[in-house]
Amino acid sequence: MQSISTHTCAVLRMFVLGATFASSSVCSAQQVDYILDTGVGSFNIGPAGFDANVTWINSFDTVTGGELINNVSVSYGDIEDNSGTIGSDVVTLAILSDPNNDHDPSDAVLLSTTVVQWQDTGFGEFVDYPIQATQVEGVFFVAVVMDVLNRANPCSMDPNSPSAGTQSWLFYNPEENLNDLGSSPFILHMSESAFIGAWMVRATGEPAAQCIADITGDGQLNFFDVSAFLSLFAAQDSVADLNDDGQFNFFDISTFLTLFSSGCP
Ligand SMILES: [Ca+2]
Ligand SMILES: [Ca+2]
Ligand SMILES: [Ca+2]
Repeated sequence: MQSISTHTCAVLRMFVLGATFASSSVCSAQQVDYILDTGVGSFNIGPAGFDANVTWINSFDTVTGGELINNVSVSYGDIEDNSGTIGSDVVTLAILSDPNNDHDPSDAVLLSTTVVQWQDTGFGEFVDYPIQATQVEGVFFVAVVMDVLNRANPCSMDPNSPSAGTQSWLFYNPEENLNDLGSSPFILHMSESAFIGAWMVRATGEPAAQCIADITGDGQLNFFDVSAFLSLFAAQDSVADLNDDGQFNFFDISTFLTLFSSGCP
């Protein structure tokens, strides 16, 4: 389940005719919340029989307008073992891509990591962590990684998630293994485990920065963009109708030149 909160996203094209040029902040109020849980975690999981580096992962489908992941929220269980020894409170939050978009992270490619600190939350209480903004597409993964003592249970789960564990995974490793999760000695797909549910791990995304004048989409503004625009304009392609009025005329060219000269974010 993914909820989208879309506030008014003013259309750039409305601004160009009025000669007031919109910046990318026009759409900054929009964000997408990536959530599998129902808000209530009711059991916590961790290694039994050994200490382990534990990676718990939820997968999500990228939603348009939420391609730039900028926040991860986690609800935790405890980091204390049965004898009261407190384990490490260092947490690595990671965003990974899924090359084949099948929600199985054994082939995941690491995109970014942000090191944060575990906090003592109650069931269903989340800690919000701003992370290094990371652009995603298709299926992506949000991972939480900790060194965990035998019989500490930091991974909080919602057994009532509609995803029924299909988008949640658990890995035990001797040490952090985000670059090769498929080689982990212990891999559990939660839908096929005794603990069916989704991790209490969420993310928030905002729209990736748009650069309209970069017609070729290579992140650079140069002659090829001018050439591509003029070709589209000559072909009356809707992409070249920059003020979105269905006409191809001076205003579109003027708009393009102004966007081009103001550069990309
Ligand atoms: Ca995969
Ligand atoms: Ca370009
Ligand atoms: Ca036009």
